[in-house]
Amino acid sequence: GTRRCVCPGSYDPVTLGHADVIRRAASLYDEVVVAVLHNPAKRGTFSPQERRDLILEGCADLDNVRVELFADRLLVDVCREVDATAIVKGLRGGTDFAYELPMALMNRHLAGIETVFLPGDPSLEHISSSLVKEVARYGGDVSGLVSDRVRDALLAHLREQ
Ligand code: COD
Repeated sequence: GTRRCVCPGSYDPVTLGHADVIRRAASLYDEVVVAVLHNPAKRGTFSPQERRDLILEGCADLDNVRVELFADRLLVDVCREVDATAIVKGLRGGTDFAYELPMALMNRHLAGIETVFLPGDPSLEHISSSLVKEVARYGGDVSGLVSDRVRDALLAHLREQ
């Protein structure tokens, strides 16, 4: 059968760190579903549709990747719905691991689904959506952290405020 994984996240907005994990997941699985989910701990900047469009633009060359939006849903229910055999996540060192481990164990408890962790590329380890937004907000250069398209979207967003 088709081996399908889910790459979940807030993707607010997608960074080059996310894109690297999605790309590597696409080389390991037949199909990747990038699931844009709501993280209750975070206030959103971009709309779900904007997040999806920016992810799609970054992986337009990958024909086994699709992006789907899910609101107010458990990740395990998303996995059941798309018939995924694994959750794939990137790890940026010890802090990410401490945050991700309980979620991985909870998702296994709830649905028996395994989480596969890919070590983050060391050259992209400092990149997070929240830091990128902070750098952009105070006028810093976010080239090399996000795609040109995401950088432009961030600047447009800041001008609107
Ligand atoms: N290098 C490597 N990996 C990276 C990098 C980088 N530079 N940047 C981000 N990543 C990885 C993160 O480690 C994460 O695994 C993934 O990319 C997504 O990151 P974010 O920040 O966009 O997403 P989060 O952490 O806000 O996503 C949290 C979820 C939305 C997945 C979580 O809240 C969730 O599952 N929500 C659904 C409700 C649910 O099921 N709750 C119970 C969970 S047990």
